Amino acid sequence: MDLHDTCWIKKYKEADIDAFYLKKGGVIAETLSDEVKLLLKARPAAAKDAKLVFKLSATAAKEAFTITHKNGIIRVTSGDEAGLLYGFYELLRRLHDKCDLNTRQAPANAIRMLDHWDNLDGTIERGYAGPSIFFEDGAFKTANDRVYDYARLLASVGINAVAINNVNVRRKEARLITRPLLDGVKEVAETFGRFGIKLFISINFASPIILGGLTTADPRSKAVIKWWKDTANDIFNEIPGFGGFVIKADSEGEPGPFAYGRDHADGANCIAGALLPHNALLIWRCFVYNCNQDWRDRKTDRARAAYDTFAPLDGKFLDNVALQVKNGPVDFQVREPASQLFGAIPNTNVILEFQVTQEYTGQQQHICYLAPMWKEILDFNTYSPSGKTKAAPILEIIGAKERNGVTGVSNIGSDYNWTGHKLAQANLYAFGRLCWAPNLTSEEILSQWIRQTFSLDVADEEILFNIMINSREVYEKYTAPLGVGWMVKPGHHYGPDVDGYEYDHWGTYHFADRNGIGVDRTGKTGTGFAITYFEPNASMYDNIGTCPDNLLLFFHHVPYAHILKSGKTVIQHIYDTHFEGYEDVLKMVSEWKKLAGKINDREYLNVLSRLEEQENCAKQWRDQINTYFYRKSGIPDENGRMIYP
Ligand code: GCV
Repeated sequence: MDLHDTCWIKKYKEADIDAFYLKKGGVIAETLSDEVKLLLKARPAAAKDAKLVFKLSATAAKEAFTITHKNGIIRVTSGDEAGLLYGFYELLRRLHDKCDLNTRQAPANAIRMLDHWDNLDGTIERGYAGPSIFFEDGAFKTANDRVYDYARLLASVGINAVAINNVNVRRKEARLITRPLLDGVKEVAETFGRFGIKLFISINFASPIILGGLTTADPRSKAVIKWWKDTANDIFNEIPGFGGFVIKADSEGEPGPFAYGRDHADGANCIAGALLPHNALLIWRCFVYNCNQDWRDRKTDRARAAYDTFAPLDGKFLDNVALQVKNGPVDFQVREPASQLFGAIPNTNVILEFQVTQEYTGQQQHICYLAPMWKEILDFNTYSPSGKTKAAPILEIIGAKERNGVTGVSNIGSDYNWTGHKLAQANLYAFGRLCWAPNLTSEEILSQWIRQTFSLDVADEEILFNIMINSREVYEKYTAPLGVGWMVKPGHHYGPDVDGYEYDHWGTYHFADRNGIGVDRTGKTGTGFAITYFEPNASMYDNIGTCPDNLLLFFHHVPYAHILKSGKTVIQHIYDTHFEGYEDVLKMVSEWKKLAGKINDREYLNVLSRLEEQENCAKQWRDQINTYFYRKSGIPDENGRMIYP
């Protein structure tokens, strides 16, 4: 099967792409391929006989492109081949959408990346779409067309960097930066390189010990500094276009500079120094917190941790270090405020990290279109005083520098349709589109994806659109309420378990008792997290009267009878949203059934079977949450619906 038949580039056939990608020279394709001609036939007569010309221009910017359509010639111009490739896909989108072809575009973000949490044995941490496309049984897969197909898929939405292995780097994976595994890295890097994508490897901070036989990984040790330099030189001799490293240090058991009494700037600069002569990047994750917290301790706050560790280090990192910051201060929950680190490290490169894989959002069993959530983060105004204007939205902060950008934890695996749940493809597509153009709306992106992926009539497209567009809100309704997060089964994180993490050491608590629920993160009585934001955000979150309802329990501990801005009490809101959320899922199922016979059976049944699971799971969530809070509070549902006692 052609894997492209399973996704949004199915309508663009091999010939178009292979005919031109990365061929040098001015005019890359003089004549139209059959596929493009076919697409053009759907257009008004004027475009029918157009010639297609791809042109590199020394004066044009790299990665940016211009498409002009004049006197029967469609001309795509860019400063480099990657830009031509992006222009080509944009042209196909426009032809397909039958809209004006003339456009001039440049990516909003310099780094547009995907991270894989793939292990050498082929498993994927938080992967929900089959085994790794890169690895199996401790080695790189051989005769592997999937990587080529994936590279093309990513190029079609403008991704230009990929890290292929898990940030939790075990001893075996640590060896990826040395031979013989480096040969496999080289091969994958070459395949990605043909599509303008740089390859990154996640490394282990203790590599000088694990691989180099040294007795220390102290970043100030001369031997350690030399080891990293020699290792980097070896890699770049082999793979000149290598992108660099990603590292998770001092986080969830991974080694890091704290063991040597050093800070994270020391740690990062030691390794980045080795990459600097090669103009390569060190991506240093900020997901650093105490994962051995005592649940009795109500002052330590995981939400503060990244900020407390990294804000004081602003400006102390080498130029080729980028700090990678998760979108929220805790961990990819369905509702969190934006991380307060954005805007707080203006003198440091920063990469925003989203989770495309649905660890906490239904694990590709539930429909959860994530673009609306990502848009909220991108549009969040940090009010950072370092911004050029009073408005300092995250999208401007990350778009401002050459070594800034966005990354996402990938949601793909070896499943025939890439993402396990067919509709989860929309998240990968949306992620790429938002990295390129964060001003696109969630609605525009979803419509594009639907049109490109399925062949439905307008009424059926609308059915699918309506199923998906509010699916994140639906998921939020039947899971943990009002921003408090978690309440998932520990370990795998699927399905409800209200107290699953309540007495654990991960720093993720809801503090529900018979009177109320929520985490007091205020300045006066709580952990002080709220006031680590810039004003006016700090006061807005700190003040119970102005804190948005949907984040109330993230910032405040309130009685169940507390009245929300909506006019409802917290307890009634919990009951209402959980009943509604489940009803919404039932509606999704009945709407999807209307598409029977309109979508091929395999795809139709793929989604239907998952919807059945979503329905069961949403019911569990509804009943467990409602019963839990009814038992705690003793307050009945105003509407007398069934809550199990
Ligand atoms: C790769 C969460 C996930 C972990 C993940 C970690 C991280 O805690 O549950 O699987 O580790 O985030 O982002 O490093």
